[in-house]
Amino acid sequence: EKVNVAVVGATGAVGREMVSILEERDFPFADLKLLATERSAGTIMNCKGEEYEVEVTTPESFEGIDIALFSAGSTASKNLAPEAVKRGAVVVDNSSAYRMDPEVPLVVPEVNPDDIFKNNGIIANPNCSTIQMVATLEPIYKAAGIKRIVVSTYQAVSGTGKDAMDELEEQTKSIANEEEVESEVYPHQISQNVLPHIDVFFDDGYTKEEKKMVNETKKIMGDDKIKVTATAARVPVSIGHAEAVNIEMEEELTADKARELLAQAPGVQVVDNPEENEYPMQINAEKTDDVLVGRIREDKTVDYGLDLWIVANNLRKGAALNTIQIAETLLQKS
Ligand code: A2P
Ligand code: 11C
Repeated sequence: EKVNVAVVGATGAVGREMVSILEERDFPFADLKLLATERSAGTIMNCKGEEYEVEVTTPESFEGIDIALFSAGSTASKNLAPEAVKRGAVVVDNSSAYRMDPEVPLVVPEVNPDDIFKNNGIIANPNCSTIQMVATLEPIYKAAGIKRIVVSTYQAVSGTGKDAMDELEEQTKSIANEEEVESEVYPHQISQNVLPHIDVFFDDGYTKEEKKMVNETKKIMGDDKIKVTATAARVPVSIGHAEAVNIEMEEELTADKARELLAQAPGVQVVDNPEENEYPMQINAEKTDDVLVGRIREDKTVDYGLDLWIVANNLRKGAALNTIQIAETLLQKS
């Protein structure tokens, strides 16, 4: 059975990936509506051999829509997702607007697919840095339990959006040409630099991005007791987030056993051959939908510890792909 699909934020960094993935996965839509603001209304985009004209998003845009994929920021989701639900659509929302709402499931299909069906019209897609971490840790959690996670991230500028991707490129050109560097998206130059700062700071010194990793991990894994602490940094990379993850487990799990479990985990690919200089890198993650994991080793400073290096394409598994996998799961059971 075919459904009518809307993509809100279709012209953005994530929205464009959504449109490509709908085509690549031959998503069974009858009608497709590409929505954004007046800034890009009239833009022509292609999907499955057809041309679509981008329209301004209004509440009426959702008449007749069955599934609305949102990636236009929190404000747009807060204002427009209820309008879509009111008109009978199920919303899969990639913003942070509803993630921690107890009425809204927060889903990574490899971890908690059943939560999809507990929705009241809105299903939230987690933050990119959370998705790749929990997709990888789930098989380890099932096998040995996890007490504590310490994560440091190295996140691409595309997490901020297309303006930040342009800024990195412009700054890199300016530096090469020995011209003045201009920063508008970030408070400091990002080319040739690393910013230990993603999203806003709270009074306790953590950033919102770091808190998302803490709170979303507990909700998706369904375990409030897991302790999580995070440091999130922005690196001058266009696409792909990397994470150094240290975990303390309830029981022993050797690095070899972890590699074996992860090799069988859906959506995860082990790239762990240091002798051949093989480990996950952003330049490889950009081209795959899998989450890449490597540098798996035992941390002997605690009873049962592991260190891992996890990399994924933040626009695909971290955003557009996970959103569409949620929509596909919805369709399979309805
Ligand atoms: P537009 O192209 O018209 O500005 P990014 O995250 O890469 O910056 O992209 C944001 C996406 O969300 C763009 O497609 C942008 O459209 C869209 N967008 C921003 N605000 C709204 C809104 N209020 N309603 C619908 N789409 C929006
Ligand atoms: C970043 N993680 O890399 C952010 C982007 O909550 O959906 C995604 C923000 C969000 O900047």
